[in-house]
Amino acid sequence: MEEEDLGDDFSYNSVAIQSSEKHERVIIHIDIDCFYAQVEMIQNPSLCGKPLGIKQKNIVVTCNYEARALGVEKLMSIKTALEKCPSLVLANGEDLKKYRDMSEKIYQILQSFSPFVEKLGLDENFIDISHKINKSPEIKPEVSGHIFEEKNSGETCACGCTDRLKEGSIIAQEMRNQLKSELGITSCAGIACNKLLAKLIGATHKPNQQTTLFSASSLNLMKSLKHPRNIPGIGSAMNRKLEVLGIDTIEKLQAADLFKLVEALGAKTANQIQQLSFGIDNSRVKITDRPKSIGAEDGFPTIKSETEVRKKLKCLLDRVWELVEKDGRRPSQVKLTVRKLHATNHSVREARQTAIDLTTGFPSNAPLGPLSENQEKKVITTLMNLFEKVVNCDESWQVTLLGISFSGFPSGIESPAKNSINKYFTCSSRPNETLPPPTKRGRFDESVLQELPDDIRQEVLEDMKCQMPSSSTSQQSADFDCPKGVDPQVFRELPVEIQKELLAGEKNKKPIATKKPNNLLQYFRKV
Ligand code: TTP
Ligand code: MG
Repeated sequence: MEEEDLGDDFSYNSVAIQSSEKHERVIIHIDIDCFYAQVEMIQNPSLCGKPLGIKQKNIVVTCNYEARALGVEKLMSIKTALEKCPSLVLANGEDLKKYRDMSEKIYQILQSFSPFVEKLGLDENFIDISHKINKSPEIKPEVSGHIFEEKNSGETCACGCTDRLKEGSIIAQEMRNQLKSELGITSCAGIACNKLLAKLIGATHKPNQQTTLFSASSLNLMKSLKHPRNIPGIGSAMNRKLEVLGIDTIEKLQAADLFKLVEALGAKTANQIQQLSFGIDNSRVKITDRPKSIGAEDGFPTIKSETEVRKKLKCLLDRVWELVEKDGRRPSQVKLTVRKLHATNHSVREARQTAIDLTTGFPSNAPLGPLSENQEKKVITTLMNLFEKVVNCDESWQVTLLGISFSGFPSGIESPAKNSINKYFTCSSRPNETLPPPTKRGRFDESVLQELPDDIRQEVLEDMKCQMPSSSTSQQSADFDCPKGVDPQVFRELPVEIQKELLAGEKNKKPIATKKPNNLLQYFRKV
């Protein structure tokens, strides 16, 4: 196809958009190599060195790099994979528990480097380390790992981001070394000034490598993607809309008339995707919060009796409760999901939810433990009652899936968000207990808030306000004005300006539900 003349619009858009770009941040994106396959190899070292595929149903969801070298690809059918590589060893990857556990351990390690960690799926994380960068290092840092377009890397940006990114690459290397030494897992990292670029650049050298993108090369990286579809966040629906507008290259998206884009996609999306096409992404690393529900489902050929249902639910409950226990929050709701098989052979899923009181037997300050026999009976009886609401047991019936999920977790002090910045500010519910002792890698330094760029700090504070618990059992000193749920001792140490903002936030506290989701960039916020 003949190249279209991009004309004057291109330079207009390009200059207008690029001039709005800031390189203040240092963002690392970490993606674990062949994640499920590595977890299997760590648990069973005899698999190391052999081509290994992880199967779910009849698909190889991932495979190790030995298998990739022999032609096996992610999401290949087992049949094709075995044709390509008859020596392929297959491991069943349908039970996600071990992958979730590893994912949590990875998250914990990354969080020890910075509180600003955002999980994207099970094996990817964004980490904002801007506050850790030494602003006036005595010795100029050297890059660790690859540099995108190394030949042009002598070009330094006037804002000083080149040195910041170099230092970021050293921290990324430390993170990856720690993941390897503590968990035995290898990963790839991308280091850039925003999330989009960090994710894209990290994928340029795989496996077990890292790449830094200096800001001067960001347009070239974007152009190298060629098709808008290769921009994370542009899915097939958006791609179709762009194609209708005749936009099938990144350059055409950059040059597109913004008014036409707005007409077709709405102002917000149009602006966002055009900015993304220039490698501009101002979305921040959003600290991953804890899940609103915890559950699991099990599918099977068919079950036709209540005794079998009860047995299945008991097994499922054991598994789910283990996750709830690990999470530590006490649920107040339980939901049962059932897939019924109708005579016509089509199946329908239905779910019912009810309140459940699991306070008896768990002293309120004690960590959540295993369910007692009585509690287990209570949950199973509740679930069986729900089952009878979904299935008419007087007639013949068949079910092919059962699921249990707990929700209705308390917010606030009783269960400080384990993975949130709030944990550094909330008090313990136990009287006389102070903040947890410093971790192996030292405690969170509250001054990081001050170090953040103004707009990001504002957003983090907004988040903290939204997550503030609404009631407190803590004792607060009478002569000291401190937001509810915040440890006065910690509060006192905060810069006055931040104290004021927290106090103001208390007064204007808005419920979380009023926050509007950002659809396009939701991709970067997936947990
Ligand atoms: P990926 O990061 O896409 O793949 P990967 O980690 O296996 O390999 P790579 O070295 O290229 O990063 O996905 C992470 C895990 O998610 C993967 O190990 C298996 C699982 N997965 C699915 O369950 N379904 C899918 O469609 C894909 C792509 C992955
Ligand atoms: Mg991966």
